[in-house]
Amino acid sequence: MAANRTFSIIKPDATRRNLTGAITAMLEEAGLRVVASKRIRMSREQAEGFYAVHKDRPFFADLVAFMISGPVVVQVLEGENAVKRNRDIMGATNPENADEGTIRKRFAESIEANSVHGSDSDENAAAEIAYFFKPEEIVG
Ligand code: RTP
Ligand code: MG
Repeated sequence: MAANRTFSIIKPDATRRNLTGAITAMLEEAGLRVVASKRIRMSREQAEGFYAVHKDRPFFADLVAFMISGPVVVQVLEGENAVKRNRDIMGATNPENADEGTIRKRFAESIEANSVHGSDSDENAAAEIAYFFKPEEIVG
């Protein structure tokens, strides 16, 4: 079960442009099911903790500031090969390199304001899901 779940964030650039539904529709059309979802304003501490793996990267401070600049929608997605399926429909981090038909190609504004986050491994998916959701908030 855990291997078939991933964690997604619809980022502030996308919620600001009212793209929550359009992005969720693309995730659903890619074969993913939203089994948990909530719109939140991340605290600085939450964002710094979430991106702790990037804390020594030059873009860390900007990234945290961006992620707390507006609401985000955190979601748990379920489906076969959920992590890869989600990464495929998201497209490359930099929208200039993203394939046609991907969320980032269609909607991302920049390498930072790139509309969505998706876990990059089953292990990270489990940790990221637990960071934002209690087990009873996830209804498969
Ligand atoms: P994500 O974690 O959000 O799904 O994206 P990703 O794996 O494609 O990218 P990652 O390397 O994990 O970077 C996390 C987020 O940091 C921002 N970023 N900014 N200014 C820059 O050079 C830069 N590089 C990355 C992006 O918002 C990226 O999604
Ligand atoms: Mg990443």
